[in-house]
Formats: sequence, C-alpha cells, structure tokens
Amino acid sequence: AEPPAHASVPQAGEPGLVLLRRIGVVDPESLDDYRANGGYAALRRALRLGPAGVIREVLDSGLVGRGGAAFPTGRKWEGTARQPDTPHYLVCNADESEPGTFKDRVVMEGDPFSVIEAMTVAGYATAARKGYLYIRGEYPRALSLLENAIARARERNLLGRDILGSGFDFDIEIRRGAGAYICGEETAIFNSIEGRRGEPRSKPPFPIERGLFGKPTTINNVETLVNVLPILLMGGPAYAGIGTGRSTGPKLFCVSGTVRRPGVYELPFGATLRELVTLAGGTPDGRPPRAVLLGGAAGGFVRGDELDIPLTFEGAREAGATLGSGVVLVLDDTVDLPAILVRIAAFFRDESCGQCVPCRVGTVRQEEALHRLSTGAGARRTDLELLRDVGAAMRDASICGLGQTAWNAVESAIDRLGVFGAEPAAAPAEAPSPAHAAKED
Ligand code: L3W
Ligand code: SF4
Repeated sequence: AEPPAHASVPQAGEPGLVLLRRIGVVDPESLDDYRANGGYAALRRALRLGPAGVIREVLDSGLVGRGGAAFPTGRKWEGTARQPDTPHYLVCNADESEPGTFKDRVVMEGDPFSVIEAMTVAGYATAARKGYLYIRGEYPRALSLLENAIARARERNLLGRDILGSGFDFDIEIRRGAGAYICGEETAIFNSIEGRRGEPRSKPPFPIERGLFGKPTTINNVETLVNVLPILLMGGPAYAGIGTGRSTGPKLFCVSGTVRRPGVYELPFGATLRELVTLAGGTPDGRPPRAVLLGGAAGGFVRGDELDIPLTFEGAREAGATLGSGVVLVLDDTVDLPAILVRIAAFFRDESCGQCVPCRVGTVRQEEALHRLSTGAGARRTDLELLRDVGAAMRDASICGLGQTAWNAVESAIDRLGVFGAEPAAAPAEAPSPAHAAKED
C-alpha cells in the first residue's frame, strides 16, 4: 500500500511554511502557476551570483543533507566544483524508500517544478551539465509530474542549451528504481544508472571525486535540494537564523503510526517532539504514546516520557536516536512492539543486497532471534546476547549503511524500552551510529 501523503495544513499563528508553501496552492502541472508563485526567481539569482557565489550562500546557510546523514551540502558542492576531472554529474536521490518516509513524494507531487529548478541551480554551482533524477519506481504520479515539469522547462529555455542566455547548458534525465531499497544508497544508485547491479561501492573514494561513471558527482536528496531555493531567495545567513545550532532551516517530518492526523509536517529545527505529535493530533485516545521511533528502521526509539526533546540532529543523538530522514513513528500502548521489531528485522533481511557477509548473514540471524524471542517458540537464554554480538558485527563490518544500522532500532528497543525484559536504561549507553551512506544525502 502506498504511504499517506497529506501535506500539513498551516495553523493560525504558526510561522509561515517555507518548503511546503506551494503545496496544495499551485497547479503542479503548470509552469506559469509555479512562476507566479515565486518559481525560478532562485535560478535567476543564482545566475547573477555565479557558481562560487551560490556555493557561498549554501555554506553560509549551514544546510546539511536531509536524507539522513546530515553532511554539509555546501562542502559537498564545493568539493565537486573544484575537481579538475570532467564531466561532472548531478544526481537527485528521489528513491525514497526508508520505511515511514514520504516527504519527498509530497514535494515531488505537489511542487515538481521546485525539484527541477533546484537541480538546475545545483548543476550550475557544481559545473555539471547533466543531471539524473533517480526516482522510486512506486511513485508513478510523481514520475509523470516530473516528466511534465522537465518538458515544460525545456520549452521555456529553463533547461537545455544556454539557459536564460547565461551560457550554462544543463539537462535532466529521469531513471526509475525497480523496488530495491538498497538502490537509494548513493553508490548503488550510480551502479543502477550505469546498468549494473544495484550494489553499494566501498567509500572512499566519495562521489565528489569518483561517482557516476567514475566522474565527480554531487548527489543530494530531494528535500536537501529544494532547500537551496529559499536559501538563495532569503540569503544564506538569514536561512541560518531558522532552527538551532548545527541544525539550521526548516525540516519536513513524516508522522505516522498511532496519531490522529498522519502526514508530512514542516517545522523549524528545534521544535519539540511534543509539538510535532500535537500538530499531528496526538494519539487516538489522547494518552501519551508508549514510544516514538525516530529516524526510521535505521533510527532509534525514544520513550513516551521524552517528548520534550528538541527535533535537531544533536537533540536526537543525545536521546540515543537519530533524526534520519525525518521519520516519526508514534506507537501507543496498543501496539505489539516485539512484532514491530520482527517486521523491521524482516525488512533488513529482505533488502540486504547480500554483497557482504556481516549483513547478509547477520540480518537473517537477527530476524530469527527476534522471532524466537517475540513468539517464545524455541527462545534461547542466549538470544539477547546473540542479538548484541550479531548487531556489533553488522555495525562494525558492513560495507554500507544498511548493514551498519540494521541493529539500531532493535538495540534501542531492548535498551531503552525494556522490550524482552531487559532493564530499560535511563540514558542511552551509546547513540546508534548515525549511519552510513544509504540514501541521500
Ligand atoms: C565528501 C567526505 N563527501 C561523507 C558524503 C557522502 C554522502 C553524504 C553522507 O546516508 C543515511 C543514514 C540513514 N567528502 C564525505 C562526503 N560524504 N563524507 O556525505 O554520507 P554518509 O556516508 O555519512 O551517509 P549516507 O550513506 O549518505 C546514510 C539514512 O541514510 N537511511 C536511509 C534514508 C532513507 C532516505 C529516504 O528514503 N529518502 O533518505 C538509512 O539508513 O538515516 O543516516 O553523500 O558521499 N569526507
Ligand atoms: Fe549489501 Fe548489506 Fe553489505 Fe550494504 S551492508 S553492501 S546492503 S550486504
């Protein structure tokens, strides 16, 4: 089943929406409507600033990747732009498949021209003439809207040769994923576009040096890219004034689970988890949730008495979780937590590409042990110990983020929520590894 895809409705008195402001307002098929609502003003400013000026604004904004790993976007762009090897490529990671993540879908379906404009700006800044938009195969509506947006942009010289008379040539090709989660990992995307098996490559070298077709490549998540438009319109320093500390700007959160109004919500970083859950209507019976999974299957649980944590990368880490790509899965006390852990483990076992042993075997052993523990059938005294050993091996020895984070949520459920009878910890012993390199950044 497709995930829900409602955009949040701004509430009276809330700060204005930045990323979702056109969603539900513009006709997603109309370039004229997009332009009448501020579209393509950012590209015009970018062309006036020049590539170095655009990168300066992005560095000043403090923008970090929204796909989960929070790498500074300006540093990434600067890193690609200065590579002598050519050609340079740009890839937009729209293979949104982290369980519980559906924010990029809302942006692509509601404001597709913003994705195309932002890719054009990124291509300009990083000296790329070709961009690939790698989209999840299960997003047919987003695909057709993006295809339309590219065609309309070409007609108006917003893509193609000598864009708006600037001398800059840039075009975009769409590639569809075929249902594999691992193809959202950045280097697996490169393999997939190149026509190879979608298996991650070892890093380094990082994509900025050797990415798609072995050439310098900038790869960014959809949400990361569309943030560049308000950065150019308001200026990097003003953007950095939104949010807190090292988590600057607005953030899209995907709220699901036992809440009254699941959907995508935009809040500035630094809002609390309680504010977000309240915005989503709270739990159906109004009681505090039992737990909230932050960051998705690769993230971690916080307890229902920890709702005052700030939604920032730092705040989530201090609470022993990660913000990841913005998953907020709310669980009340009607939910069977062990069954959810088995489901998460089955997901990783299914989606492991099988290339490296710790992940290929570890995800199977993890699921088996969780199944025994949750059903009681054949449970062994050593199963918790086994889970820890297997988890440590996956975290330390897997090639990519999938294996490195496959134990995060299970570990936090055992240690922080006391699932399977373990004593819940008052404070995290150790934050889960912020992860690796799967989707995005
Ligand atoms: C140049 C260096 N570039 C790192 C680049 C790297 C990548 C980005 C982050 O994401 C997240 C995880 C989960 N010079 C560099 C450098 N880079 N060092 O920065 O890199 P990395 O390796 O820290 O992480 P990552 O693998 O890109 C992992 C999240 O992904 N995740 C899934 C998310 C799902 C979605 C979705 O469905 N939309 O995003 C799964 O685990 O949270 O934090 O570009 O090349 N020295
Ligand atoms: Fe494949 Fe898992 Fe190894 Fe990643 S960690 S390369 S998904 S086997």
